This record gives sequence, structure tokens and C-alpha cells, in this order.
Amino acid sequence: MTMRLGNANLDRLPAGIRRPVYDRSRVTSGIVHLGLGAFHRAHQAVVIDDCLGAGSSSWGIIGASLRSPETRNALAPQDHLYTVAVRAAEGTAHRIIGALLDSVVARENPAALIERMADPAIRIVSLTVTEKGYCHTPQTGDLDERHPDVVHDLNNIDAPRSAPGFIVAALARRRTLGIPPFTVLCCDNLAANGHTVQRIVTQFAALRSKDLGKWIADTVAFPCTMVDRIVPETTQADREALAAALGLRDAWPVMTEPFTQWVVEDRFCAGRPDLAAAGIELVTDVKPFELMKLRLLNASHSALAYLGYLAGYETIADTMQDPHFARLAARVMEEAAVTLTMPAGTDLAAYRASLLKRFSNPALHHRTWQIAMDGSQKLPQRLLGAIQDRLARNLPIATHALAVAGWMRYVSAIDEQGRAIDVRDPLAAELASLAHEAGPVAERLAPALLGVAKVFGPLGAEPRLREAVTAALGQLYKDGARRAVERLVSV
Ligand code: CS2
Repeated sequence: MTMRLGNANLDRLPAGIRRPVYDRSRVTSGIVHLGLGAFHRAHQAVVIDDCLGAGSSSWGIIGASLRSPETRNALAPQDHLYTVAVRAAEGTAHRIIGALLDSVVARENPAALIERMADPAIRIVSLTVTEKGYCHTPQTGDLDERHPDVVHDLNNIDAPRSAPGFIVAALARRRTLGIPPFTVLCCDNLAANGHTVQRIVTQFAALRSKDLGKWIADTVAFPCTMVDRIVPETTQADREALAAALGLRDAWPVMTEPFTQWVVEDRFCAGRPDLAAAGIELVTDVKPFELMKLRLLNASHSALAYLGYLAGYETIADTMQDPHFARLAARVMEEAAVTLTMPAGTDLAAYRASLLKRFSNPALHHRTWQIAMDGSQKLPQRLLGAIQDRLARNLPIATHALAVAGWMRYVSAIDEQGRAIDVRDPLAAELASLAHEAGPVAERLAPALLGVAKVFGPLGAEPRLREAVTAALGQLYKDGARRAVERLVSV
């Protein structure tokens, strides 16, 4: 049986494989990361690995999974080392990351996580808990005070479940002990992510005590960030291919693309690693980067995911092989582009072209189903903001409307062949029941779903949106996604 990756056998790796260039035993922890998924491990942890290599040795990462023990169970027996496989058409490059020093599972021992977060050595708490992990209303960006995890956490302040619950518990502990606060660094695709998380956390804290809410608002930094790297879920086949390449077994490697970008607002309250040394863009205003990414990359990604799934495509790369769908992605970007002010130094045409190329990467097996997940949390910042801005200028919204209609058809949970769709979304049950009541009739289903205020807010009542989405959904029911996309891009 192949030996397991670990500190003791790094020197057995084939010569071409990058590995930590620093002495891991001398690295101390400075960051607690909540949400130890593949994205964090392929993105921020790689940057921190570079920082450690460049001498910032007090910024190692303690990773926390909020619920599942799977990642910890996979990584602990291999000294928290893991492989990042960077895949391109030309081949795969492997790199072993050493930045993750330890991991905890919050569900098993919430007190242990709070204690780690309250440790004065920890100066940053970063997060990738996905959009739904913030217990907020995506439409407004406010804490959802009736969210079951929020209710739970307010009743169990020392044994929370949610990310905001842990942050508030740890900050409260630090305040009591006279330890200065850490920076909260959100790395999820939320609109104005730092500001949004600041609002959520201070609202949560104020429900515990006004003073605590004020102390957090006054002393904690919540920088905004734009994060970008495509990281599909790791499969069993990926693990096997990797073992063959490494000669060692890695229970949970992560698969990604060559491109990576992290733009960070340079506002930290307790120091930070030398991110510039790792090539990270530190800026005073992340907004133009964030809007560019959400409205160009994520919007077209979601459009490809819903409509591609309905058309029977398994992955984004498969979907992009269909020239009509490749044009659909370009069209979404064209519609969104006029709503953007591009960041200084970024060329719109080159950015768009690079997205189309990244989506077409044949070496990435990025499932349309994976991206289709949690649409109720993603639509506002990806599609609805651009729709709102275009309507304000009286511009047509046909492509965005087709994407929204694709989401509607998808969350109705029955595909074009009459088979069930495994819809994963916090609102899945509510959406499916609305769809069931309305039946497969665009004139009924579109207004019913546009009425879901948590997703659409007042925009849902806008007649031009209703009309465009109803027409697009009608097309999807009549002709199917493939024909509807073809027709849209042919005019
Ligand atoms: C994707 C993103 O799953 C999704 O919704 O659109 O995870 C996307 O791959 C990343 O944001 C790319 O940076």
C-alpha cells in the first residue's frame, strides 16, 4: 500500500514537486480560518504558504470545520500537509502546502475553538463558510435574527454553531480578558463582503449586549476582499491520479486552475503577514474588483450552471464546448459590463477573454450541479444587481432574465426529462413548494418565485423584470434550455 504523505516523507517526493521551503516546526499560528474547505486550501492557504516561505513565520493557520469532521480526519494523519494540483490543458503541477498547522471541528468541541480564537497569538480570523454560512438575508445583507442557528447561538453563547456566533463569542472573550481584537477577513463571494460581515457580526453582538456591539464596531477591522480561483470538488479519481504522480497517498488533495487572484483592502487591526511579498494586491477600495468578479465571472458561471445543467451538461467545460453556451457566457458579461467601473489597470476585454478561457479549461471537472447550489444566496450579488442597474438605465435584460429563468426551472426540482433534480439550497423546500403550487406554467411560476422577498426584495415587483423572466421561462418550458440559449444568442 502506498505510504501516506507526512512531514517524515516529504523528501521521498519526486524532485519536481514544490514543497515547503521553510522549517514547519518553527512556524507559529497567527490565523484561525473558519471553513476548511477546498477553496481555502487552494487559495488563501497557498498565499500564506508563500508568506511563510518569505519569512512571515508567525502566521501559520489553524483550520476549523464548523460541522463535519471529514477534513480533519483526512488531514490530521498527514500532519495537515496536503497537495494542490494545478490543472491546465498542458498538464498538472503539484505543490505541497505546509501552512495549515492544525485543525479543529467546532461541532465536537465549540469551547476549544473559542479558546483558539481568543489566543492573543491569533491576529486574523478568516472565513470561507459560503454565502449561507453568514445567517443573513442575502437581499438586504442584514443578520437574519430568526435564523435557527442565530436563535440557537444566542441561547448558547459559549457553544455556538454559526460563524457569526463563534466570532462574537471569541471577541467577547478577548474583550473580557483585555486582549485586543483580531481582524475578521471574509473570503466569500458576498457583496461588499467586509462591510456585510461587519454589519452581521455587530448586529449579532448587539443582540447579546449593546456595549459589546459598540466595542466590535469601534475596534474590529473587517477588510473587504475579492477572492478568485476555480476549485472543483475533489473526486476519488483525482486522489488516485495524485497518488500515482506523488508516490505517496494524500487523503484530501485539492484540484484547481493556474489562475489565482486575491485583492485585499489594507485595513487590519492587529497586523498581517507580508501579503505583498506573496504578490497580493493591497488596495484602499476593493469594490470595483469585487463587482467585476461577481458580475462577470460568477454571474456567467451561474448562468452556465443552471442552463447547462438543464441542457444535460455535466461540467462547465462541457457546457463551454457548445458554442451557443460559450456565447451565452459572453453575453452575460456584455450585459453586466455597462454596470461596472473597471478597476484601474484592468482591461475589460482581456478580463472577459481570460474568463472564457478559464471556463473552457478541459482539465477541470467543475460540475454544473456544484455551482448551481445555493442559488437563493447567490442571485442577488451575481445577477440581480446588474439587472437593477440596467433597468435604471432602461436597458434590456434578456440574457440575465434567461439566467434567472434557468434558476427558476432548476429549483422547481424537475429536469427537462421529468427526473428529479437534487437541489441544494437553504430555501429548497420553500422554492419547490411554490413551484409545485404554480405548476410548470411560466405565467404562474415566474411571479411566484419573484415574490420570494428574501431573494428578490422590491425588485421582484418590477414589471419589466416580470415580463422578461416570464418570457424566458416560457421559452425554457416550450423549447428546453439548449434551444432557448441558441435562440437568445442568435439575435
Ligand atoms: C462558483 C464559484 O460555485 C460557484 O458558485 O461560481 O465558486 C467560483 O468558482 C469562484 O468564485 C471562482 O473564484
